[in-house]
Amino acid sequence: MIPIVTRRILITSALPYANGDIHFGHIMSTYLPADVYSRYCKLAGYDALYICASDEHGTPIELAAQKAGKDAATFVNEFHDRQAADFAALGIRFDEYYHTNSDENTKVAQEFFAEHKKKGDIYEKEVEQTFCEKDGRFLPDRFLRGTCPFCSAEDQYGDSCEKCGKTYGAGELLNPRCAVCGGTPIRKKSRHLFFSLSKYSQWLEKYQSEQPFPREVVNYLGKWISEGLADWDITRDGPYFGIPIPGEENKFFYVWYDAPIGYISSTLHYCNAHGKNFEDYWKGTDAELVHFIGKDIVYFHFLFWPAMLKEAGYSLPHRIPVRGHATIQGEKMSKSRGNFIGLSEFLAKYPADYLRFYYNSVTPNNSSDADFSWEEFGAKTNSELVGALCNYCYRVLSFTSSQFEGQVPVPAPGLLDSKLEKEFSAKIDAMPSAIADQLEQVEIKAGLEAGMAFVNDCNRYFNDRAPWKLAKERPEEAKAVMFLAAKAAYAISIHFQPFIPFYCQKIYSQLGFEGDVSAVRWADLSAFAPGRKLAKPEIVYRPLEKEVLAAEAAKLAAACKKIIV
Ligand code: B3M
Ligand code: ZN
Repeated sequence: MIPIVTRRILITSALPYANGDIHFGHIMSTYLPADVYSRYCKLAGYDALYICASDEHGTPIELAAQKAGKDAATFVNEFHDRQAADFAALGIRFDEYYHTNSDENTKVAQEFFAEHKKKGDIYEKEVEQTFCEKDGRFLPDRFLRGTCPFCSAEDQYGDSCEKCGKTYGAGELLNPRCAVCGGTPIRKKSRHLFFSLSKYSQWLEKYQSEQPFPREVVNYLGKWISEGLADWDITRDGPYFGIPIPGEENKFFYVWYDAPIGYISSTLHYCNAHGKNFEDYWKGTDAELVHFIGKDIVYFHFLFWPAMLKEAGYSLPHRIPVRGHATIQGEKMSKSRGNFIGLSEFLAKYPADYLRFYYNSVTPNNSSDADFSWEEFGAKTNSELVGALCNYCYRVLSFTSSQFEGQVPVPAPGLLDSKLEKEFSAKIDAMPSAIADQLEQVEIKAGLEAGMAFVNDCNRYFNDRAPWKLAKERPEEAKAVMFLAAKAAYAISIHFQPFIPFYCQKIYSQLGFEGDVSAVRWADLSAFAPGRKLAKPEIVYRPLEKEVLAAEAAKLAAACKKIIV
């Protein structure tokens, strides 16, 4: 017997910092595409895990906790729980949403370090940094304010000027001030540990050229590599909310050293709880590692991380899908601009599937930005999701209910053999692979487009065959048509799950099935037999009203104006 080889796929999303709530930028760039891909992989029967965690270490988090009057561990746990609730509300179905501030992460990070040290990847160097004597801490660039040495703009960060765009070293900043206490910092030396990234330039170039990585990103990083990569300072002096470096006093790993290791330690946590072997996912030769990230963090994921993994004896990333920023009404989204839409606030008013449908249909499979506008959101929801898809299913269900007492008709022999029925039947059979061909390549927008092309076929067939007329004139034909039409609705309930899971579950139940639709395997339509009894049809989603959309757009515009003025 030939053994059935199951693909093993480990899917991750960038870990959100545990000092803020989840917003559109997060979901569009990483959680939503990863969730679609993960749901698809599971429906396809692959051994797929979707792993994430909150990113809980580092100075910004520590200081935010201080400001909130909480100890850092309590502070991050609170945000972790809020984030987990937001993800669940949007239908982001992680197998594990864990913590980087965990025993597992400490253990794996320290093991990585030991391995890196053994391989000769770590060396020491003395660095001079800005230090606030009053706060007793070194100040990272974001915690230093001063005058730009190039254009004299005031109140700039320690590493770059927002006015003239130039970058500089913290020592060059004029009139430096501590952003915490406002005092004047001094320069102070400290011994730091570096990861020798520079020696991996050639190896990285070769590895990247062999992977199905986005070319635009590889070309961009190629420039960095050819200019020579700098070694990486992985040390932070205490006080620091992070993982202690073994053998060092009062030194911790820089948050970006332990954050990606969070992908591994969270898998470890999951596997321990579920009797699985985490090495199957991280060290097995057949496991595919897929990291979904936003374009701001390509440097870490395409350069540092593969080098870290390789030297520690782990598998390397197979794919790294990269998305751009979320813009709102064409503008970069930010709190200071006033055009910020929080996820929980949005989901309190609108169904999660509306937003999922929207972003899945407008986000390109590259690092260009994706825009949210109320107008476009209204148009997509009303004409495509509700108008074409939901309306089709509702018409089929309610017609079956009123004409056939809620029972899927049994087509008479030979009646499925006519030209139109054969054509439509073939479309139903071809639809699963039309979507799957795209999702296999992580082409989510194209996958949804393939699905919507099928929905249009369904509407066309239903309108052309007009079963309400046939029922009067040729009732046997009407039965055959309604059998196929209902089978198409069943196919929709299974194969649209990656995009709009809540809706699919409801339609699956209205079609008279019990249990979780995600247990059905991709392309398996065999459970749909003529004669099955449907549940009561109900309208699941309604169009958004014009006035509501206009009011939202006006509210957003007013909020922006208020802040700009
Ligand atoms: N916590 C979030 C960001 O920079 C950062 C990602 C970590 S992924 C290992 O967008
Ligand atoms: Zn200070």
